[in-house]
Amino acid sequence: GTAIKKTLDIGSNAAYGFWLTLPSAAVAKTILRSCSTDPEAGFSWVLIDAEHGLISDKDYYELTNAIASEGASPLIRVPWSEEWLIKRALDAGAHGIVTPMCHSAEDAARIVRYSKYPPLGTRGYGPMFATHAIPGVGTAYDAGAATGLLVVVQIESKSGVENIEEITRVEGVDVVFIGPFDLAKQMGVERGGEEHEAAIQRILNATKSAGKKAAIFCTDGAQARQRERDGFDMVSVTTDVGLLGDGMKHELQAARGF
Ligand code: 3PY
Repeated sequence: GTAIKKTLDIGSNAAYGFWLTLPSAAVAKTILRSCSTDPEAGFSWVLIDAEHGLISDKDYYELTNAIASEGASPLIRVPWSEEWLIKRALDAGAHGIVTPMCHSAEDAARIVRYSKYPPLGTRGYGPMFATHAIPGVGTAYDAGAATGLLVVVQIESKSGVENIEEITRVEGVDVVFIGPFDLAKQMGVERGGEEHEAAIQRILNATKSAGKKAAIFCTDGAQARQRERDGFDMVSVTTDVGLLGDGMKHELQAARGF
């Protein structure tokens, strides 16, 4: 179980990950192998996006296993913080779940409950396939699942920011993950503007004060590097789909001599 959380404890560096929006184990493995399978140098986690991407729960098992086989931790962002959605993601071998739009401490406590077996929570029992994507965990899954699976709540709304101090104090919440795009839209402020950045800093500070891990979504490596300097523990560098488009555009422009 603790092996799962270790992916976030890699010395003084942030744990870097990326966003997978395509339902393709081949894409995930290609990216992980092209970088490095050493978590100190490569990616230590991959976010499987079932909220906005093209991924559905039919894809989970193959994706979690492919990602885990390359030494990275598969995290699934569920479409919404519903008990049955969280259960299916964990049962498919996710090393943790990420839930969109956590607005309050009540939301956070509910998400923790859905993610844990009794007596800590209400998660139904059926981990027949969950262990396949967790190398070496074997029958220790039940015990490890209580503490080893990451519970990641996304803060990306005005109320989420207003309630951040209480949210970070909820026991069982491991990581507070900022969604900068939704945060700007939900607050009705400009992304990258002063109010947006102030909200990000407030979330970061509250999270660190509570002794929890802080995470954020970025769109490129330079931004990710800056967020690591800001003190984020877990940083998403970019997305599969963003990378494909940008990479092709860059090469086509080079070919055309632009
Ligand atoms: C956001 O920025 O809103 C996210 O959730 C990451 O895509």
